[in-house]
Amino acid sequence: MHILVLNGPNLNMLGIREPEHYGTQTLADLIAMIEDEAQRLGITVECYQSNHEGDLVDKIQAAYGKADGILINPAAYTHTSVALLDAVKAVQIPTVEVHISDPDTRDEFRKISYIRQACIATVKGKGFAGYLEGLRILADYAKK
Ligand code: CA2
Repeated sequence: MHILVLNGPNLNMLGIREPEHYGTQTLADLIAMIEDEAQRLGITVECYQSNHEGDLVDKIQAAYGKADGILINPAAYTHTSVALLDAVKAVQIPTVEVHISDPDTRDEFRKISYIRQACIATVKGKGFAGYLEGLRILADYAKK
């Protein structure tokens, strides 16, 4: 089983600023945690971060026929991107939306998630542990 893990804009800045929302650990720390959990679950992962919407769309399209699941933190594109929603709908790969913070308890504009309607689950407000929960959700879903 193979999972594509996508991180959107500014998540390469993790650990550098805004620790009150995103903690003090870095993207490299997050990827190491995901890879450890993947090994424990006996699955493979590819982790990819981009600040560019089209790159993320390309990555989702390239997963067609290759990945069994997508775990995505679209970051700010959560609240703006019909393109990411359409890409997930197009490839029909089971997808879990993950957020480090809980966007529903923050600014009004963060309460909208376009991608959510194409996702099998959303995990939010659990810090980096939310990514590990998302991986487990996808692994269990693929077994059914
Ligand atoms: O809580 C999340 O995971 C978010 O997806 C993070 C996005 C935000 O736009 C969403 O509403 C919720 C922002 C990611 C920016 O990450 C930074 C990390 C360190 C310093 C500055 C920004």
